[in-house]
Amino acid sequence: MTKIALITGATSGIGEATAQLLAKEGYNLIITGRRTATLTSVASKLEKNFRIKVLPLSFDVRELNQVEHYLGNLPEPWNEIDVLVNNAGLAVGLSPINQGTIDDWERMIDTNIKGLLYVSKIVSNIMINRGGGQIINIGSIAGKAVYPNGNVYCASKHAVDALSRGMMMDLHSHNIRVSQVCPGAAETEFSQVRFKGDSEKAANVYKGFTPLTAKDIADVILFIVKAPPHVNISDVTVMPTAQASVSIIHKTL
Ligand code: NDP
Ligand code: 8X3
Repeated sequence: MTKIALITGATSGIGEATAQLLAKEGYNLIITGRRTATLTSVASKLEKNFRIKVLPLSFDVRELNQVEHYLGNLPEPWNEIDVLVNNAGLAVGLSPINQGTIDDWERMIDTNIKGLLYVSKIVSNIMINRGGGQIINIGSIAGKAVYPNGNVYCASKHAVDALSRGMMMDLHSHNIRVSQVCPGAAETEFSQVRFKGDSEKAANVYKGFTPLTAKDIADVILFIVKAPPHVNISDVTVMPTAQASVSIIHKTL
């Protein structure tokens, strides 16, 4: 039977690249994101290029009632989810704690922590009822260390780190593999979002070195998905060669 993967945040970046690779692998996909037109367009291209079935569900992971509405009532066979990639996430702002914007903090906490939790609760119960599954959380090197002005984003990704380990403990007896992938700097829409559309600031982040691409991370996710059923690759950190830690990047500028 064709396997089904649910990828949150597939309208761009790592989520979209992961959708491409899993589609190529023959998975039918449930993809999500708030930008309905972009999501629909990604879905149509995947169906056309890879001859798979795609269910695009446009909702905001921060809204529990939306998550429950869309994921709590999946029609057959879409409720037979084999793989969940908890990817939807963002950084907003980069300021010292005393100058932080409360709304930015709430967007990060609500998306990166609460959104992941809302989705995981529903999908892990689906997997328990099916007798197994695989959950891959997209953390970050910002979940392993902290950098100046990264305060709340780093805290939200530290929460993903803790949750990934906790979820593994809670779910391994149900034959559910839980993994975390922690990328370093990857050039996606991430910095555009962080700097609220300031393209110059966003481009500067990746100047003078070769960052990761979304596909680099998707390749790792695919490797994890393809591991034999008895193998759980629980935690992977992926850095650009030019990056040695969360705040040490060798730039040739
Ligand atoms: P992008 O901005 O390119 O993609 C983010 C995705 O998340 C989009 O599809 C966006 O969809 C979705 N998303 C954001 N907020 C919500 C929401 N409230 N509800 C539903 N979907 C949402 O960035 P990346 O691909 O880089 O980010 C993917 C993940 O990787 C994030 O968790 C990020 O923290 C993590 N990461 C990124 C790194 C990087 O350097 N790029 C490094 C380490 C981790 P839409 O806007 O349509 O809702
Ligand atoms: C994204 C990587 O270093 O910008 O999670 O926080 S970083």
